[in-house]
Amino acid sequence: MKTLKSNRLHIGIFGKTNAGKSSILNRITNQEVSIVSEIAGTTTDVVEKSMELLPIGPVNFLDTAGIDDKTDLSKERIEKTMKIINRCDVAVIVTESENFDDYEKSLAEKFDELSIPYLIVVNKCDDLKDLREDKNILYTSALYDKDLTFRFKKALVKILPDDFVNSPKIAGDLIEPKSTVILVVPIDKEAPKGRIILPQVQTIRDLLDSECLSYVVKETELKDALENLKTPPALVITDSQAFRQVSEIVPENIPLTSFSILFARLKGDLNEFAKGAEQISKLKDGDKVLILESCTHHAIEDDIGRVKIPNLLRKKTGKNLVIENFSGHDFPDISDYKLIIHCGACMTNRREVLSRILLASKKGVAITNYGIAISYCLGILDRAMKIFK
Ligand SMILES: Nc1nc2c(ncn2[C@@H]2O[C@H](COP(=O)(O)OP(=O)(O)OP(=O)(O)O)[C@@H](O)[C@H]2O)c(=O)[nH]1
Ligand code: SF4
Ligand SMILES: [Mg+2]
Repeated sequence: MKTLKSNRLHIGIFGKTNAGKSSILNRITNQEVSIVSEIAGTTTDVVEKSMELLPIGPVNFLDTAGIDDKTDLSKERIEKTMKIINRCDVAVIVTESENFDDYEKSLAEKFDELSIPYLIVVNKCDDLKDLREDKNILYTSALYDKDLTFRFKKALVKILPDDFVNSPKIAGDLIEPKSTVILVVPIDKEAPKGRIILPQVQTIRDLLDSECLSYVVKETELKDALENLKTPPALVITDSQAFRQVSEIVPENIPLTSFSILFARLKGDLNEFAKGAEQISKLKDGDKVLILESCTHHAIEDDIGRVKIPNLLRKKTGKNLVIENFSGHDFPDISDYKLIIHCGACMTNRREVLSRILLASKKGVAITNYGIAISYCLGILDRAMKIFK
């Protein structure tokens, strides 16, 4: 699915002329997006760049024209830059010194006033001594800091607005309001007595908020449900366990996905997790797999990380794998692992999962999550992902 520009996270880059705004942008995008030169005032108009910034998702960078306190820059130029502030979800102030003067101070005040989170990038720390991150301040050198992109993303994840990180939509943004959605909820011996599990309840609530028409059935009534509808549903959502059976009943032209895939998107980065799952087929004898759980609380899903997923992995790969478990908020040393499988993160926030995805990608270790790994092992991932493309 193509992301509309308005749905992208807009990141404005501000600061004085020559601070290195365009140089920072070019490093992060790994492209010559903006012209860089020693002449103050090189960027004269806003330069926009849309991209996928892993693991944050689709973003739109806005590189602004620098403001100079020494020369008399045209009023029009200042106005243009200031107007960009209103389009930002997040701002970056690039400066050559941590001691702000009036211009940077006025920017920071403006961001505070508008509740725009901001990151201060102290650039040109060329001696690379003490390249630290201090709350929302990142010390770097656009010319010499080899780790700049990773460090920038890590600092950015920390300040992202909560409503962006914890996107409130589960399925409602995938379909038009007033659409019909069929939810398939198997009531087998694993289903709790007298109630429906939380992710299913949350999905129903999300669809109600999105003005959709939800039709909740067991897999045994699915065929009748489809026949009863005057127009085909816009989406069918099923429990992963019933996916095979459901996919045989639901015609190919009707989008079909699973609750766990919707929650993988809500609690992580779906594309990265799908990419990570492909690593399962590449695993060899003796490879180490880390099952990473965010908490030590297992009341709901007893054995999923210790029995169910290890069994599925061994069955799918036929390999002799070394599968280890780690629980908690810390991040263990991951260098030896070929794959990380993260839990559903129901007790933690997406920000923590995004930071872990970022760390895994820096170390070159594939990462996926429970729902996606299970879907992959069951051979249902491709069809279940179509709705997101
Ligand atoms: N030594 C050093 N020079 C840098 C660094 N980052 C950028 N520069 C240089 O600083 C100059 C200005 O960089 P730009 O990226 O064009 O700065 P800008 O903030 O976009 O400037 P305007 O577009 O004029 O507002 C260029 O000569 C860059 O090569 C750095 O980390 N260290
Ligand atoms: S899925 Fe939820 S309960 Fe299970 S380990 Fe992760 S955060 Fe804890
Ligand atoms: Mg510039």
